[in-house]
Amino acid sequence: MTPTPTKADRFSFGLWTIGWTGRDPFGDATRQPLDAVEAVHRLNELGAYGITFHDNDLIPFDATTGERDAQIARFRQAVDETGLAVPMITTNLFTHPVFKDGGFTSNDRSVRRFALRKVLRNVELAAELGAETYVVWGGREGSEYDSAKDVQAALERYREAMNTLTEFVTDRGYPIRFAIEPKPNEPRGDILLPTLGHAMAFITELDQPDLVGINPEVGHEQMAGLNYAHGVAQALWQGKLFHIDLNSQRGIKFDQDLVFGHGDLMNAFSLVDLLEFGGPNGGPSYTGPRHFDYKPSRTESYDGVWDSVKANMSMYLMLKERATSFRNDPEVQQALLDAKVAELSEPTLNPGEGYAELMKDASSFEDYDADAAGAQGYGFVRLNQLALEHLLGAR
Ligand code: GLO
Ligand code: NI
Ligand code: NI
Ligand code: NI
Repeated sequence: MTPTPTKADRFSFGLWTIGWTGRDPFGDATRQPLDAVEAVHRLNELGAYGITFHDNDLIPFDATTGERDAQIARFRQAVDETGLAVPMITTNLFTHPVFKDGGFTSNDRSVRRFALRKVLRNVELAAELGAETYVVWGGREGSEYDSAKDVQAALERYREAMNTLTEFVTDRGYPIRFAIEPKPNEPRGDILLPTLGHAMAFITELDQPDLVGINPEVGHEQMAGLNYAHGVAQALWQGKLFHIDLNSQRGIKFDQDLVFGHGDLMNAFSLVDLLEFGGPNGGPSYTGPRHFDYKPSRTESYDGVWDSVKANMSMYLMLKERATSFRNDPEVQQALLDAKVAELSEPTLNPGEGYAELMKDASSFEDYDADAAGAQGYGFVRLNQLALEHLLGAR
């Protein structure tokens, strides 16, 4: 029996995920387009709580104002009928040829002005629909050729754009925060702000850094060979985990966007354990939407698409159940003690102690038996084996 999702689980899906028709660089679409209203109803029936979208997932790039309004009205009616939330909205600054050298950081200034206007218009829509997060994925912000892009100037323009956006929401009084989504490459050879670490460093240079966080995606960090759960932990520690893109990836290759847990399952387990039990007093560390940004494989018909929607939510809930069983096992609790995992939360210095007192403490250095400390075993392998036994259902 797999667990049944409810709205309390806060699962959300991008309209572009289930709506992906399977077109890739080598092949045509394998599925017919999906209507946004049907997407809303299906997600609701399957137990999701929210839907997210890029402007052009819903509204064609060249729609007239009348067509735009009509499409928004249809969508609004569907979300009102179902009670589905729209927690996040984003902008497509990558499909149209005008963005082939980027949006906020195109070498062509007129393209940059157009990109900014496109985002401002869509932030107004986000406010109307009650979205609290606005994701900024700069997939075309980058280059293939080092000589063709002045990276310092590009970062300056990126900053100018982000500062303009935060000024806009502040002036309008919109309760919206921005989340930058890092990715190392694809579609550009190299994308600016390639990892969550680069993005968080960039945010410290902005006018209103409190209004900007990150939306890290599992596969994107793994495409850079990084440990996603570690990266998310740092984002949490810095108060920057504003949103999350869940999916899967198998190694350093093209962006696979597999169902959550279908790639690196152990890292997915660690992530769910972190999100659900890595917060204060062993509670959740993140309470925002559990957002899936994946692609139903192009081998699938629409039956397979709906199966993959269920699979994402089910993977998350099964991993949550496995992490609960791991945390509650007395043997695991003993192994965690033996491994001194909680000891890392104790400050290294005594209360009121500074470097001067530390330098006078002979037990910490002159009399310290480094060889004995060096000879101890931490028991990390046993702890990891216990985690795997829970993950595999052997415990
Ligand atoms: C592509 C990204 C993309 C973003 C989306 C949200 O690899 O994951 O799907 O998540 O544009 O802004
Ligand atoms: Ni992605
Ligand atoms: Ni991806
Ligand atoms: Ni994404």
